[in-house]
Amino acid sequence: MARIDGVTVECVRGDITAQEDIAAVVNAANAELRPGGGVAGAIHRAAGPGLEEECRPLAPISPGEAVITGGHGLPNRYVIHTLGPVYGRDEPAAELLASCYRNALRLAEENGVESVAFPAISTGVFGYPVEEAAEVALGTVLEEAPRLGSVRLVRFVLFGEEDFEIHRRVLSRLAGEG
Ligand code: AR6
Repeated sequence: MARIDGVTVECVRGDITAQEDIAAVVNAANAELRPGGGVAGAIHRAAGPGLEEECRPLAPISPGEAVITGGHGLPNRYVIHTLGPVYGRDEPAAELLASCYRNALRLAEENGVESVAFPAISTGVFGYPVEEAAEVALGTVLEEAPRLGSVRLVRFVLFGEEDFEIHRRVLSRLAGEG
């Protein structure tokens, strides 16, 4: 856990669809904003068909972009959908991944959101090595933190134990250095 100018950045192990105390959860979406697998599949399953309907006119999106919808059946007010880069295909990968986090935080701010939960975007089907992705993700959030207004809590929700440990280690290294 780190605190930067009143913003808490934390890592937890868990399921992105079970973050009941969070106002906006972020979806590691596909360009078409369709259910798919991984995080997107879990989010659409938990939200119900109304989410896919709301998403349809907002698609397609490009790598690094983000859009916002309601939470539907999820315990969250909003879902922010962002498309991560496919590792080895969408370049520059680190900049596109950083844009995902920046654009998601911008939408959260525009909607007066106080708390945001991110999964490890691009590290599943899209093949981004976890430690490299964690450095970009946490580095971007720590860099943005002093500029945030409404957002007071940013939570990284990691599915696996190893991913959780990597994120925790990268966070303490980056926050310690900063
Ligand atoms: N909660 C938190 N993290 C999860 C969950 C969950 N319920 N399920 C998986 N993860 P991915 P991507 C982790 O593949 O790489 C989809 O099919 C997972 O272990 O969901 O950005 C879309 O339709 C991994 O560490 O996202 C797109 O086509 C991380 O979340 C494509 O995959 C991201 O895995 C997006 O690929």
